[in-house]
Amino acid sequence: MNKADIVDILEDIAVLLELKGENPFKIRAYSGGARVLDTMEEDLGAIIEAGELGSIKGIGSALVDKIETLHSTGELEYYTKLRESVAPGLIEMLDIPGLGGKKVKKLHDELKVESIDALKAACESGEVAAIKGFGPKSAEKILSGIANRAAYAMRHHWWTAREVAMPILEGLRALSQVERAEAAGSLRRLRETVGDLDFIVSSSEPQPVMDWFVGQPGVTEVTAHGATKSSVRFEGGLQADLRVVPAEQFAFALHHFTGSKEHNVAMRQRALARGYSLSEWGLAEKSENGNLKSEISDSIRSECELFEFLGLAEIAPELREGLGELESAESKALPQLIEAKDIRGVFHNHTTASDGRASIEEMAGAAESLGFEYLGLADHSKASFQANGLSDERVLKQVEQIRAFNESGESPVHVFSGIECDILPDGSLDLEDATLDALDYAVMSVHSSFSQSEEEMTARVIRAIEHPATMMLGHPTGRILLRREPYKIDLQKVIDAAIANKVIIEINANPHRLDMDWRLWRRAAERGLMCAINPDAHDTTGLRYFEAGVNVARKGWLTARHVLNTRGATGVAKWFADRE
Ligand code: DGT
Ligand code: CA
Ligand code: CA
Ligand code: ZN
Repeated sequence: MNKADIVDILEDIAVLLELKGENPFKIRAYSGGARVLDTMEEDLGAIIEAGELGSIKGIGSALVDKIETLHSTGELEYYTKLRESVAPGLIEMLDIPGLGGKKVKKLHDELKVESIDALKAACESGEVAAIKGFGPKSAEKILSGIANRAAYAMRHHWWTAREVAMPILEGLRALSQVERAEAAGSLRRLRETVGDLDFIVSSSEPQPVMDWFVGQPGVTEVTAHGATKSSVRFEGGLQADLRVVPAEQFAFALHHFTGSKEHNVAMRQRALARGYSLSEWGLAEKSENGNLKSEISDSIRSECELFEFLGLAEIAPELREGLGELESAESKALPQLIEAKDIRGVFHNHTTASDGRASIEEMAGAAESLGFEYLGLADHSKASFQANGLSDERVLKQVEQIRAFNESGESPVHVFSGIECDILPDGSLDLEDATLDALDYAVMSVHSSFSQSEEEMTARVIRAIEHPATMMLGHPTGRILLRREPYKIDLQKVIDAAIANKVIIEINANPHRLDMDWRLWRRAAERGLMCAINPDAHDTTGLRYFEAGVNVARKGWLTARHVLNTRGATGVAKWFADRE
C-alpha cells in the first residue's frame, strides 16, 4: 500500500477513536503520525527497509508496526475491527460538513441518534439546539449539511465519471455489431459534475450490445434490460443508460441526448420556425400529418449536418447550454476554443516542501513527460500550517533550489518559482514583500475564516488583489464540488478588481474544485480578464488535471489568447515582468 493511502487510514483511525471517546493522547498519536508521514520527504519503503521508521519524530511505537503492516500487506486487523465496532450510521454522519468525531460522539451520547434520519429529526424537534455547545445555529447548519449531502450523493465528479465511461465506450466500439458509439449527456458537455452516463450506439443488432452492457464487471445492478434501452448502476453508484438506434437516427439521438435541455429547446424552436419538428428520432415536416420526412432525415448522418441543415455552424457539445450558442453559430461567431494541445506549461503545483507528495525533480519530470516547456511551483505559505506552509526563510531557500535546478540543465523544463500565499482574514498577505519580490510569480488564496460575511470576504480578496505582488488569484470561491459550498463573495467585484490590477484569476483544475466556475468566464474574458489553468497538483499524476481545466475554459468560451499557459516560457516570463 502506498504512503498516501496509509496516511488516509491513520487519519480514519484518529476519527474513529474520537467517535469512541478514546483519550486525546492516543488520538493525537494517529492524527499527528499521519501528518508526519504525509509531509515526510524520504521514500517510505526505504525507511522501513532500513528499520528507521521508529526513530522519526512524531511516529510512536504503536504506529510503527501498523504502518509497516499496511505498507507490506495493505490490510490492518486493528483498523477493520475498529470500523466494525462503530455503528455505520455514525460513520455516515462524519460526511456532514462541520461534523467531526467529537461532535458526532456528543450527539450520540446525548440523544442516542445512530442514523442521519434520526439526527435530522432531532435537529427539527429542537433537541440538538438544546445540547450544550450546539444551539439553534448549529442545528440549522447540520440540517442544511444533511440536505446538501443528499443532493451531493446524486452526482459524481466529471473526472470520476469519465474514468467509468471510457472503458465502457471503448468496449462498445470494439463490438462487431456496433457501428458508432458515443457518450452523450453532461459527460460530453464537460459539466463539472455528472448525474448519469448516457451512451448512444448505432447498430442493426441491438440485443448482443445490450447483453454485453448489462454484463460488465463493474455493474452492480441492472435496472432495465430492454430491446433498445438498458440502464445499469456501477460500483460507486454511478448510473448509466444505453440506447441503441438504427444508423439513420444516430445523429439525432446523439444530439438529443447530449443536451442540454435548454439547448434542445432552442434547436427545436429554430426547426419549427423553418417548418420542421426536431426530435431524437429525426426531422419531420410540421404540416399535414406530422409524419417523418425520411428523405430529410436520411441525408443527415452527423451532428454537423444537422446544424448545417438549420443554418448553423457546428456547435461544440460543451457550448450547448442554451446560453446564446445558436445566435453565435448563426452569425459564424463561435469562438475558436482552446485545446489541450495549446497548453505549454502549468502553474500552481505543490511539492514535498509543503503538502505535495513529489520533489521538484519529480514534478519537473512529470511535466516533461506531458510535453510541457515549463512548470510553475507554488507551495503553501506558513499560515497554512496544516499543509506545512513555508516561512519566508523557507521560501527563499526554495527559490535558490529552483534556481540551481534550472541552472543545472538536468531538465528541459523550466521551473518558475512561485508561492500559494495565504490571504489573511484582513486581506493582508502571509509573507513579507521582500520574499514575494524574490519569486517569479505569486498565487494568492483564501484558506481560512471561510464564514466571513460577503462584504468582508469581498473586501479581503480585493485588498489582496491590489497588492503589487499578486499575479494570480487562487480558487476564488473555495468550493469543493459535492462537498463544500462556495464561501460568500461578490465575484463580479472581484473580477473588476482583477482586471483593473492586471491580476489573473485561475481555473483551479483540480476536478473537485474547477473554480472559477465556467459560467462566469465568457463575460469576464470579454471584459479583459486573463486566465491561467492551474492543476493545483499535489503529486505527479495531479498535473494531468490541466485537462479538466481546459474543459472549464472551453465551457467558458475561452480561446488560446485568454489563457497564459498557451504562451511559451519566454512569453510567460514577459507577462510576469510586464503583466501584458
Ligand atoms: P445529468 O445526467 O443530470 O448530469 O445531465 P444530462 O444533461 O446528462 O441529463 P439527462 O441524463 O437527464 O439527459 C440527457 C439529455 O437528454 C439532456 O441533456 C437533454 C436530453 N433530455 C432529457 N430530458 C429532456 C427533456 O425533457 N426535454 C428535452 N428537450 N431534452 C431532454
Ligand atoms: Ca446524464
Ligand atoms: Ca440519463
Ligand atoms: Zn489552495
